[in-house]
Amino acid sequence: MAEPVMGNIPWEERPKGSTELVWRSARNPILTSSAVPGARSVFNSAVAPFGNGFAGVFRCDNSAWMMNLHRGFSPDGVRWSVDPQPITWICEDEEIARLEYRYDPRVVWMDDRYHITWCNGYHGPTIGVGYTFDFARFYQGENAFLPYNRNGVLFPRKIHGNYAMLSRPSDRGHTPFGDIFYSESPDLVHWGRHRFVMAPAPGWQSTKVGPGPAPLETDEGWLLFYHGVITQCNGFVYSMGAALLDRDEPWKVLFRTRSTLLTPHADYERSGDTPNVVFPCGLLQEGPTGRLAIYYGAADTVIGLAFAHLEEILDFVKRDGA
Ligand code: BMA
Repeated sequence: MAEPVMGNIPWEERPKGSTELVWRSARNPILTSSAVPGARSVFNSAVAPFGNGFAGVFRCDNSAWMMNLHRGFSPDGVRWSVDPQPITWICEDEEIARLEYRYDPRVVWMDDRYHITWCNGYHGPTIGVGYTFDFARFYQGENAFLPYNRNGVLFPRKIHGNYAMLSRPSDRGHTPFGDIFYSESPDLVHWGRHRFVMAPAPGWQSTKVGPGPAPLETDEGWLLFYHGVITQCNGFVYSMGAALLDRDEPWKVLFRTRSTLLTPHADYERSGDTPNVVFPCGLLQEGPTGRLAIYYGAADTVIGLAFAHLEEILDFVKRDGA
């Protein structure tokens, strides 16, 4: 299949008087569970250009609090219709296909298909790997790693001739630690060449960090939006920052923000099933204009959309992270 061409990126100008580098959509939250029959929450989800519009893989938790992935479509990236039925995966090995739970998907176009990674329950969380050509049939492959791991995020092209992935080794629970690592694979089955990328750092990212949407290639390196967590009296607070990774050796961090680019502030980010969470999983880029649209889960309950300019973010990452 040919690389999809994006129509109009969802976009709103920065509100007058605002100096924010990342600003929220006035239509937030753009998706709530009321739009998906049977879902009690819809959040941490990933999107991509598809056909004349957009498609996505959505995390829907149902009324039994079971976590699963659903496909969705949108003409404009803002109004979504999400399939009430979870995705059925075509998989050669029924042991791997067996559902424990699936959540926090990422989607990236590479070669001739949309690659999908997610947190996959297999005797503990690990990284599920699959693909689709058409958002009609979905294929599941081998889990990338042994448990326990979360936030597996593929790069949009091969590096050193291999598929490349960022991930965050974890534990079975609400992991109180977390560094980002880099791994390579010749075939999306066997993973190795593991390299350390980055650890927590003071302030908003002092408990753990994890990769967000697929890194964006720029002339200056890979731009990675990531989440960082601080532990407060009432629990974790999840914010978003960004890092610039070396283009050829992406485990080398050139810069990373000391400050947040997005931190829970709006009511729908501060209150919900898990208060105080912004968790980016989706990113659209309009190449010529540098416009970015970032999709993030808010308070583990709804989906928010935010906007930014690529050049401004790159400048800030270099300035703030110097
Ligand atoms: C992480 C994952 C995410 C969730 C976040 C905040 O460990 O479970 O799905 O958004 O915690 O609860």
